[in-house]
Amino acid sequence: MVREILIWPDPKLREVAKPVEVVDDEVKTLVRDLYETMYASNGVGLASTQIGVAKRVVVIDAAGKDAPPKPMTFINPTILKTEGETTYEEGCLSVPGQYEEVARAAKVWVEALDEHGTKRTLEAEGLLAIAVQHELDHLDGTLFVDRISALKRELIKRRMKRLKEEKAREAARSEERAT
Ligand code: QAP
Ligand code: CO
Repeated sequence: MVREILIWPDPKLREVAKPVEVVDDEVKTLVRDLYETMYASNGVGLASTQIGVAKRVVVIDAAGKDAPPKPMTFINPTILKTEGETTYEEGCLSVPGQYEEVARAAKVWVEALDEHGTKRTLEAEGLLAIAVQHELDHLDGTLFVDRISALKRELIKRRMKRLKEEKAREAARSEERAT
């Protein structure tokens, strides 16, 4: 099921997600919903926090547009080690239409459970390394806008508040039409 993605600022995006205790059917359904929601929005990654579920679950597909899909599930992920530094013009499904340069580690080693509950370690670089750091941030209530200047952040916040007002007006209008 495609779920609604929360738009920043939203207090739910600030919640620190709780570890998953067992990878049961409920978690598997959550993983499926995350993929459906991410692919429906042409995203590279999506964290549970972004659909209002405070569980440490992330999905990423950093394969290019023309490459076959490469879904990757991260349950209770931890970054074991980082190396180097890089910057990338990041976006976020919770901050639609906004992109800013963010500094991150160039390479990360991550440990996580997959959707079968199997522990895996992954060595990531390039876009995947950035996506992993961006999505893990979400699980701790941090967004890329927290890693840019306060001035840029406030500007983006104002745009997002306007976008949400516009969406609310549109929803009210379509509600009117339906009655
Ligand atoms: C995080 O971001 C990320 O503004 C995932 O209008 C960022 O999937 C991973 C998106 C940078 C790697 C590098 C954003 C879609 C998707 C938008 C996303 C938009 C439509 C963002
Ligand atoms: Co994001």
